[in-house]
Amino acid sequence: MPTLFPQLYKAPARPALRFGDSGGEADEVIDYGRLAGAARSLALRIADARRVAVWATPSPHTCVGVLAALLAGVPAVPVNPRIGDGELAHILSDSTPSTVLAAPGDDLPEALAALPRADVPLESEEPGTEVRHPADATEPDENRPALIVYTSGTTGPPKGVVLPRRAIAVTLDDLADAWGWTGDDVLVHALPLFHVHGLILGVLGPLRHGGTLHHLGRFSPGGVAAALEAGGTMLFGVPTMYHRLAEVLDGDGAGREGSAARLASALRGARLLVSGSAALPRHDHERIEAATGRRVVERYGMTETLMITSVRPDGASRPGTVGTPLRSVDVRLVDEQEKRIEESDGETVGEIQVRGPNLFTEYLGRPDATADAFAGGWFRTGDMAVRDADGHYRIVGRKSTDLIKSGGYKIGAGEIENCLLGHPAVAEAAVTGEPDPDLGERIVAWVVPAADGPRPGAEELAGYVAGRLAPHKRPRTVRFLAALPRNDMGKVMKRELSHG
Ligand code: MLC
Ligand code: AMP
Repeated sequence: MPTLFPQLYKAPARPALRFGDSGGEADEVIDYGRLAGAARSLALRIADARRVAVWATPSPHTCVGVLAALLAGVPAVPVNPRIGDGELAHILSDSTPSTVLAAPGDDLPEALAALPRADVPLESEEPGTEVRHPADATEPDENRPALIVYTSGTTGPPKGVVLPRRAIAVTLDDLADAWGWTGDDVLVHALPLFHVHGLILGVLGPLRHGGTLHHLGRFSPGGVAAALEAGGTMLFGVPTMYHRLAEVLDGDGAGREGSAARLASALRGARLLVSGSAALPRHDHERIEAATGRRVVERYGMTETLMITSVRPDGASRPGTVGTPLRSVDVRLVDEQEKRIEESDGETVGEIQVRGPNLFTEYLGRPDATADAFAGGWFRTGDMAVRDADGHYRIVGRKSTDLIKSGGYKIGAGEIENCLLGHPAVAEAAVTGEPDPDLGERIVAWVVPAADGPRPGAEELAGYVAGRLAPHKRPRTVRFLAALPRNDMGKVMKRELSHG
């Protein structure tokens, strides 16, 4: 397979990365020459590492660190910089990185600081030498692991999804095919850099195609407007971000985030607005289209499969669908017996299963979980969908009520329940997702307080989970009960909780 980054050495003066939401000179801009030089220097230093953890702050250092690992052929494990101690301990013992990559001066939590550290440079460490494609560089085999991305499941702690180089190349090329994504595009986003959406699509995408990433540092509608005005051609976001844009577009003039008219004009100027990681509600689609005349394009994917389907920007408007399969991906719907559903009637619901070169290779160190995830070579997504007559898929739900999508993050209910049970004032806990206009789903904790001692406060429990797992896993609502509803088998009846 050809190199993962065929454009890296071609146009050294071209901007590769821009970080910041100043809309002007305060942004940090790194051209391809500087990026390649910095990444090559770091790649040489880490060449013997077995596996590296990357402290994945929203910064150019994360991009250089991950690129260096990919150039060196060393698998990289991106780590959420807001990760709590419990989750960090799990990821480190599970993935056993030999080195941590971080920006010079970044303060690391104790468990990471205990590892050998390689500071990530933003300049070549051999200044003056021209950085060219190294003649002797051998690209690692395409099936070698490139990234290990942690993702929550229905039960237990997060699993490490091992993504080979091939899957990354295939998914990015499939998206280029579907969207006409080229090196002329300037991609704007504010996504976290430790998941597939922000890191693989949002960083490696522009770098593979030779374009520019403009990362805002943090999301704000005003920052999006300024970045698009400054030349952004594409916007990536999770539905929560588009919901917040729609709220501004619906507003009546100049708020803190700038005027609705300015945002509408900036969005109109973009070539492509793409939403993914969760369903974008029809109401938000409609508000954005009404204000800007632009349709948001939805694509559907998963950490284990990378991208599966997308709406075609040049096709008919299909809000509510996630489009048709990407060119390298086989998609099927199956019934409860895992028999293929042939109907494309927009009504017969089945599970989406996926096959193709875009798939992960395994859950790290979990052969049983890996085997369970497949049905005869087809990956079971757990997403339930229907297929329309023209082949468009519409996602209608999920197989498990124990997976919650909040703000585009996947969160396992069991993980939060186990964490809450560690709190001394909690006797029993159950976690569910409830509809939320902003987050899609909101994490709700149902708690039976311990018999002795004071009832814990909702804020305290949220902080407890945020500190051990991650802030986005904290319950947004806590409801106290005398007992959890259980069936004859002793299993908590979650549907009863949500609807009771
Ligand atoms: C609040 N905070 C706390 C806290 N309470 N921190 C610690 N303890 C507590 N008790 C802080 C947070 O740290 C943060 O600080 C602020 O409050 C708000 O945090 P949040 O809840 O995370 O922010 P929110 O506004 O809800 O974020 C919305 C969002 C975010 C959209 C920006 O959810 C987001 O970035 N989502 C993207 C998820 C994503 O990329 N998913 C892709 C997965 S890949 P501060 O400093 O910020 O104020 C995938 C595959 C595919 O799904 O198909 O793409
Ligand atoms: P993750 O495991 O975090 O990668 O999340 C993958 C899940 O996100 C999928 O299984 C879907 O449930 C959901 N998802 C991603 N994109 C979309 C979309 N466009 N519409 C609906 N759900 C989506």
